[in-house]
Amino acid sequence: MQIIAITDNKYPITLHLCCTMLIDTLKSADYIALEDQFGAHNYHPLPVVLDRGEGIYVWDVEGRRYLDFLSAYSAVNQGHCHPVILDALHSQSTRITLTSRAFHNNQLGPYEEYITRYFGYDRVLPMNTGVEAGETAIKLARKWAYEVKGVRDGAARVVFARGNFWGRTVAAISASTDPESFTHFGPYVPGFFTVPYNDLAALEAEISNPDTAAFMVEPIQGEAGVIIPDAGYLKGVRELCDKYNVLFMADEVQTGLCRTGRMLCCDHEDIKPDVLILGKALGGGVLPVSAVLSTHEVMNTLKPGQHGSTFGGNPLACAVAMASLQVLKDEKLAENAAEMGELFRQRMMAIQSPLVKQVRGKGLLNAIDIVPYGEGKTAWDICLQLKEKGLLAKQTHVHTIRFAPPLVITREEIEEACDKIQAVLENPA
Ligand code: IF1
Repeated sequence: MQIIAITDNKYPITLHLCCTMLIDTLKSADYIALEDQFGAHNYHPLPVVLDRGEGIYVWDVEGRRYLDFLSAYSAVNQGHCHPVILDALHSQSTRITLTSRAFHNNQLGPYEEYITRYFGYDRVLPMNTGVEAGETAIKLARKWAYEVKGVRDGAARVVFARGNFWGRTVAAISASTDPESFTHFGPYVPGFFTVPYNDLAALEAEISNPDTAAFMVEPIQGEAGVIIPDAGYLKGVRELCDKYNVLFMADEVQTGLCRTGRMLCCDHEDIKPDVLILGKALGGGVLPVSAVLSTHEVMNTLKPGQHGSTFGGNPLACAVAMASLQVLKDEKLAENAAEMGELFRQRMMAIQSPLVKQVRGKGLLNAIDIVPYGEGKTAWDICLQLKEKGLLAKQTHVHTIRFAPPLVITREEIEEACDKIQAVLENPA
């Protein structure tokens, strides 16, 4: 359906009014058609059009309610439209929202003190998206390698785990081992190397190279399909990075902020990375907010004018991030994620279905590998059936469904969700 608004240029407002009025009458198919006609086709979303969210629930334009079991890939850990976070957003938005870093503002300093004390680091560099934080971490690591470790200029090596995913920029896809991510986007950023995930011997062989600046790794690989390393892996990474004077950079954009049942996924092994990368739920599901935290030694390699961002550290983001972090602690969301995650996995492992190949996860970051069934039906088909049952989840790498609800979910709501998942898996269409 094409929308052609007849408007007189004298009153452009009428076009807006016209569209607004029209929007109220559009149906899901109309919205999808607009995206199909006017948007880039860089996604293949489930056929659902959402227009409201509250807590763990979202509603589509026809008013149907769904349990959100994706949480915008762990960016909505506190639940949709959390009142405390919205209050911080609203009150700051009426004062000042963006100053740039050309001037100081009265939210940045308090935020920097708050978040560095919150996680126990010396300094923070505020950015916006997770991938910007990853890029920032790599620039810091290279600068530190040249100016502190003494690596020859231009020779710094940054190591990643195979199966990594940390965003869509040219640097991020240069580190990727997934052809979907990097094909036809070359030439790639040099100085990046990969080792198998969860393999300490391979890691030591690589980072023993004296030109190594850093090892950047997810404590659990999210996009790869919730890949959990052996117990002791992270501790081993910490020890090897100490041994070879290599920065251990933990990408906790997806696993951090209570998602896996601890404030940080690294906390499960009581280890502390040299560089901590945060994003997603740091913005409380209302704004893109990311951050890199580290030591004086690493952070002080950056001098004025050597890195930055138009929006990084803006007063609105600072106010929202402080509220987002406070909610995690006040509502004990790590504890809830741990308890509800245990219940979820117990229910999933009790499902009697030949489609279930494996259930795995930590806290409320879980995944089920689905065996193809019928005439080539896969996890996508299960997600479509879950949608019809009122639960939204998304497959990754064809055969895996990730289940990651907001961390505010209650026992009753977990049971409600598991009933829906069990019904589909035990009687797939
Ligand atoms: C999309 C995936 C998840 C991340 C980790 C950094 C970033 C991400 C561990 C970059 C972002 C997002 C990207 C988003 C969907 C989602 C995703 F499916 F793409 F891979 F979560 F698994 N580190 N992940 O997971 O953060 O720049 O996006 O803020 O591209 O559709 P970002």
